[in-house]
Amino acid sequence: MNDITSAVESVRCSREAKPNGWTVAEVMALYALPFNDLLFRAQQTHRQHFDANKVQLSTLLSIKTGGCPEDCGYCPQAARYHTGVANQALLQLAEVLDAAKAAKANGASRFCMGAAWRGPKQKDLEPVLEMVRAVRSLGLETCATLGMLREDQAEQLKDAGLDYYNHNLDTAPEFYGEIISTRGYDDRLDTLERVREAGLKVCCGGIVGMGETRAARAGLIAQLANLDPAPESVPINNLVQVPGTPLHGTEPLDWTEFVRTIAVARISMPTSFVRLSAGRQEMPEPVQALCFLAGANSIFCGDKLLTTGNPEAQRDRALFEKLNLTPL
Ligand code: SAM
Ligand code: DTB
Ligand code: SF4
Repeated sequence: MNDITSAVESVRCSREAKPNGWTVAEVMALYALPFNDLLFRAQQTHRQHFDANKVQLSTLLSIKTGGCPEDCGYCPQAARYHTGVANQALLQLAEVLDAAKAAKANGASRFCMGAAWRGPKQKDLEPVLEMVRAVRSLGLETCATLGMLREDQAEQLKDAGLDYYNHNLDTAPEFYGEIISTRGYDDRLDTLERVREAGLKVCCGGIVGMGETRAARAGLIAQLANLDPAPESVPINNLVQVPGTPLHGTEPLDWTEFVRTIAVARISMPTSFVRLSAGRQEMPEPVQALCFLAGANSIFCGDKLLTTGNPEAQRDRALFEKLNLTPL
């Protein structure tokens, strides 16, 4: 079986693809287009559904940092890797509110709270529900990423006013086992199903630049596009290599391949917000500009992602001015 056929098979095995859904072979065919043709097509798709000069801004806050029991090979917060990230217990409500007010003042429309958990315990969830209520009352959209959820936990978050839940598939099913062993692909799909069932909007994407093949990148995009409905928000992260994590030292992805991934996500998920996510600090401005041309219409703004750096607000403002982009 060649690479593409086996990737197609694994999409089918992992969950029944919906009829007329994207096959990995079709996504691979997009990747194989001449760069200019691919970007032109992505920009055409983009303009059918969005204002091409508007970009949605989300700000992240790590509300509970480090000491995570999981073994995600990319992650500086896994307790088992020695990355120098200091553990920090759940933040106080007032600290979260201050950060949310600052994010709003900086132009963010959505505030995303991240916790280094395998999943929340009930005693952890209650203070997070408070945070959701308080952040929402500031007039911000709310998003949380807390790991795996049980059905009742997704419902409690929905009742507290949570708008989005972020839970990434991270990569294609066939490459997943190389990166994470402490939870499976189906665990992730199950959490995503519970989030949908609870009536929350889904933020789901992945990471590229982890040493995966193009077929695995196509496999990730096909999985995301075949979620039914597709996620409202699709973060595409370029691996931030953190010393101490197993993936530190991986051959970086060529920038054209990152831009292609954005374009392919845009074409296969025409009405989703595609977020140019982690890795922007290391990305030259012309590459970011090409990502916007390829259909990215969302970013993380603010100096920090969860534990790693992100371009300063001033730098992003200057870039937006040069490209005549305005926040949504
Ligand atoms: N612990 C929760 C979980 O894993 O679901 C929520 C937080 S976790 C840090 C959220 C996402 O951040 C991961 O799924 C992964 O896609 C992304 N991420 C983590 N470390 C990263 C890195 N070094 N580079 C790029 N993305 C990363
Ligand atoms: C997502 O897809 N990327 C964000 C957010 N969802 C939670 C996280 C990026 C984390 C990058 C590494 C860090 O700062 O720790
Ligand atoms: Fe833990 Fe999430 Fe990091 Fe995995 S990505 S180690 S679950 S914080």
